[in-house]
Amino acid sequence: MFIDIPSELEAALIDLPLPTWELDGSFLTKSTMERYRTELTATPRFEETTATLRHALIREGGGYAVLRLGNLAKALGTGDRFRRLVTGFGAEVAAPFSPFPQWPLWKDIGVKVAKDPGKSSGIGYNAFHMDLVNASLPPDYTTLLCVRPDPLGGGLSILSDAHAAVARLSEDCRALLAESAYHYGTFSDLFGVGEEYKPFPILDGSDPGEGFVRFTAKMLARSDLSQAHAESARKLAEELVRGQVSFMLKPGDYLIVAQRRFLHGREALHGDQENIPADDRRLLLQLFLRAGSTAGSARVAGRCHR
Ligand SMILES: O=C(O)CCC(=O)C(=O)O
Ligand SMILES: [Fe+2]
Repeated sequence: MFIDIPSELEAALIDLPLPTWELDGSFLTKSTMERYRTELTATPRFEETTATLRHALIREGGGYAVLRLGNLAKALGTGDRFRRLVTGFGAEVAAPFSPFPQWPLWKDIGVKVAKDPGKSSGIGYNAFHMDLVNASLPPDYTTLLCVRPDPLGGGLSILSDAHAAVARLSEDCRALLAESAYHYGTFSDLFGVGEEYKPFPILDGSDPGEGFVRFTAKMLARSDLSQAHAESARKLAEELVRGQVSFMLKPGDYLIVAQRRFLHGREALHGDQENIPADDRRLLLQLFLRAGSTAGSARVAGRCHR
C-alpha cells in the first residue's frame, strides 16, 4: 500500500515551518500534537491523505502503508524540518513515543558490520518479527523512515499478514502457539511498553487488529524452546514467508506497520558493507506509536470499531 502525496500538499508542506517538538517523558506532548495538527490540517488535502493512510492501516486485510515523502526529503533534506513533518504524519495515526531512554524520539537504524547480522542495524537477513515482542504492551505501530537505502541494492523490507499466516496452520499447531512457552531477548529500562513478558504465548485468542501475534522468528535460533514449541514456531515462520510482500524503501519513504496485524523484517544487505563509507551506508529512522490516547486514534476507533 503506497500513498503518494498530492503535489499541492507537497508544495504547502515545503513552506510549512513546524515548531520544535516537546516531550512529556517518552511521549510527544499533547500540545505539540495539537499544534502540528492545527498547522497541518490547514494545508490542502492533508486530511484526505491521512484518512487514506489510516484506512490502509485498519481496513480488513490491511495493516501497513508507505507514505512517499521523497520529494519533501529532497526539498528539505532529512534533518529537523523534515522530521517534524513526518512526526506530524505519524501523530495523525497514534501518539509518537520512544521506548528507549537513550533515544530522544527517532532512533537511528544504521549499519553495523560487527553486530549480529540478523538483528536491527545488522547486515544480514532480519527475520519476521514484531518490535518489543517481549514487552507486555508492545507499540501498536512501528514506523521506519528511509533516509538512505543500501547503496549496493540490498535490504528489501518484508511484510506479512500475521493473522493470515496463523489461519493457514493446523489446529494442533495453533494450540501449541497459544501456550505460554516462548521467550526472546532481554528487557531493561524501556518506557511506555509495560513490563517484561516471559514466557509468553504467541497467540492469545484475540481477533485480527486487536491482540498481537506475539512472534519473532529470531527466537528460533536464539531462544531455548521445547521441540514441539520450536516446531510450531518454525511452521509459523514458514507461513509468514509464504505470505510475504517485499519492496525497497526509497529515500523519504515512510513505512508504518500496525503491529497487531503485520509482522516485518528485512532482507540482507548486499555486497561488502565494510567498504562503504559510514556516511553512505543505509540509514533508517525508527519511531513508535501508541494508539488509544490521541485524537487521531480516537477518530480511527470511532469509525471502525464497535
Ligand atoms: O532494517 C530494517 O529494514 C528493519 C529493521 C527492524 O525491523 C528493526 O530494527 O526493528
Ligand atoms: Fe523491527
